[in-house]
Amino acid sequence: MALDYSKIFTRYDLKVTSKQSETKILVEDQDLQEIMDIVIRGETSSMAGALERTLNRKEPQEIIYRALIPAMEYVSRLWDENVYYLPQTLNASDAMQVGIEICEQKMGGSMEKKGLIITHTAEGDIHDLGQKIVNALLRAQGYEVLDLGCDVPVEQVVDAVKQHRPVMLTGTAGMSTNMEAFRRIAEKLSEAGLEIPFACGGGGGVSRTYITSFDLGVYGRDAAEAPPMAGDACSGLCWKEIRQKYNQ
Ligand code: B12
Repeated sequence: MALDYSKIFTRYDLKVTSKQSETKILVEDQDLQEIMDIVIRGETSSMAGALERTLNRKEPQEIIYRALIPAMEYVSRLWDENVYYLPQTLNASDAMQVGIEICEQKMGGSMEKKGLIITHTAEGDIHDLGQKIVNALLRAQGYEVLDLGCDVPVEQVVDAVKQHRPVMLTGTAGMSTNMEAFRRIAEKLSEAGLEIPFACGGGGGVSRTYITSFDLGVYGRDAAEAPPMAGDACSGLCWKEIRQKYNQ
């Protein structure tokens, strides 16, 4: 007799009940709603199939902006309301991560590389979904991206900039306690005479006021700002001019 392993291996403590993840209708579009539900319920294994169907009808950017990001905003609300705890939130972010990767592959990117951008998530911080979206959008616009990953020590970021000389550096942080790493990186880069724009964004306490309180810092509210900022850096605008343009 064939055993049904799916029931044996189900972690019922982590399983999101339909009541917990009741999303009502968040968007009218059924395809996008399906992707949102997959993120909200953390059903990572269903993501590839659902996206395969949806990517025949929709652009990857639309899926990121109208399904993946709003779904994570909804998860954030469930977290804030103590409906979701770490396991459910982690499952949701895993599902979103798979979604971003598939959309990124679909977006491709032009053959001609426009310039090198180094991206990272702050020392001590593993909230890297924003960084992954930044990577995907930059690559789709033809920028070469060196992804240093998450929880990257300050010294490692500075060394990477010294070694690879990118046109721009980006930083993402989810926790206010970690964003101080951005200031330390900026100070070390200035000391070394590497005055490149350092575009920083994220949740928690990462704010325009904080990021523009130190030299090189340019605040990014939305990942979609990363490609035009990179474009300006490639055109020769310095960090002060880029800050003035985006952080007025
Ligand atoms: C998902 C999540 C997690 C996941 C992270 C998974 C992952 N791979 O990222 C998991 C479950 C692992 C997690 C763990 C923890 N988390 Co958490 N988490 C969240 C949650 C619910 C959503 C964050 C998220 O991914 N948002 C979606 C992404 C897309 O948004 P984003 O990163 O901000 O990026 C957007 C913009 O900021 C911008 N952007 C970002 N970077 C850049 C860069 C550039 C250049 C530009 C232009 C734009 C840009 O573009 C993006 C949109 O387009 C938030 C709640 C919230 N309200 O934010 C808490 C939250 C961030 N977590 C929090 C905490 C406290 C923790 C834990 C300490 C919990 C614990 N007790 O263990 C751990 C810490 C782990 C660590 N050391 O980092 C707190 C932080 C509080 C604070 N103010 O410091 C929050 C705010 C929840 C809360 N209200 O308490 N978490």
